[in-house]
Amino acid sequence: MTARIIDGRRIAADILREVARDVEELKRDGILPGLAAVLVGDDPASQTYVTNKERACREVGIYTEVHRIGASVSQDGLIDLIHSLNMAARVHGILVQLPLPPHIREQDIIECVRPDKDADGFHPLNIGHLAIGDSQFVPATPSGVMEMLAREGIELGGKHAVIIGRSNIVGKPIATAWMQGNPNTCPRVTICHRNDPRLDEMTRQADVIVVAAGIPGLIRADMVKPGAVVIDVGINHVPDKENPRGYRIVGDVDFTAVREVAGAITPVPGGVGPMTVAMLLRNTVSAARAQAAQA
Ligand code: NAD
Ligand code: L34
Repeated sequence: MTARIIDGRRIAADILREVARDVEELKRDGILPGLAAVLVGDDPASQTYVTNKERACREVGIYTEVHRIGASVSQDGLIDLIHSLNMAARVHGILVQLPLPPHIREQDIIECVRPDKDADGFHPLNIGHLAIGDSQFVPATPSGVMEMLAREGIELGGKHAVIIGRSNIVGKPIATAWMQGNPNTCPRVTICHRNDPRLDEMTRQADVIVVAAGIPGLIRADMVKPGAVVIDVGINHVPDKENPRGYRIVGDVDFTAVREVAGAITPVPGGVGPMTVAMLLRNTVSAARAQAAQA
């Protein structure tokens, strides 16, 4: 069997068209949705991701401002900036691109963002809402994964999803959303981490594999049940002299081999990455709508 390729770029473009319509509607009501992104330091991957977010905002008509700050900024300096964005009426969504430099306590920064402007959904209050089932902001990558499965018509009720990686931004919130969601439409969840002694045994039982480990080639063809759905969240840079950037991007899945076994698979690039951007923008619009209703 050769897997169906799930085209994240196409699905993200569909979502961005919907977001653009929502933005138009808000503008008719006199509301211009705004997103502030904070980028600390000069990590090339983070720069690319923030640029992609900025470009997408422009495409759909969301006001955007990017605060590019040197890596030597103090924790207090960064907190002051976030407080000013919390207060700014033009800003409905705030995003602090991770990772932050090692001298800054990431969790302190996340907790400074006003929960109703937390377009990333990383604030503990929003994580708590997600866990009990009344979330306003679902983190962008997890909601992107769920949205892409839904739009591909992949039913999850009665299925077994194995999630590899348990970070706060991917593995844990996907597992959380599925654990508390409607049992008729959400899968049973298993979550694996770096010291899992039988990763292959677990993945072979999966109807759906979601992998976010950051290890190229971690998922081999012999680890996948024939017909399973494979969602590759991993983004890894491997040196490549042929590529003008000096590297190319691969996921955590041995794509060429696994696509011969799986039923459906996401590519990297062009899979989950563009979905992350689209879902952030959707969260920004819902933040703007909620804040306008409060005003
Ligand atoms: P992380 O880097 O913080 O942690 C990695 C997780 O993987 C940990 O929970 C660890 O226990 C687990 N892990 C590592 N090696 C493993 C192994 N051999 N077997 C099983 N589990 C293992 O996680 P993150 O921030 O979620 O990032 C993971 C990957 O996803 C990275 O490549 C990152 O670039 C990518 N990512 C992509 C998107 C996107 O939008 N496409 C979004 C976020 C992260
Ligand atoms: N605060 N930090 C915060 N929020 C996030 O949601 C993120 N993430 C992850 C890293 N740190 C974060 C992102 O934005 C990863 N991530 C992200 C965003 C966009 C893309 C990938 C990851 C993306 O656009 N990927 C393209 C290729 C990009 C390239 O050419 O390098 C793709 O097709 O996969």
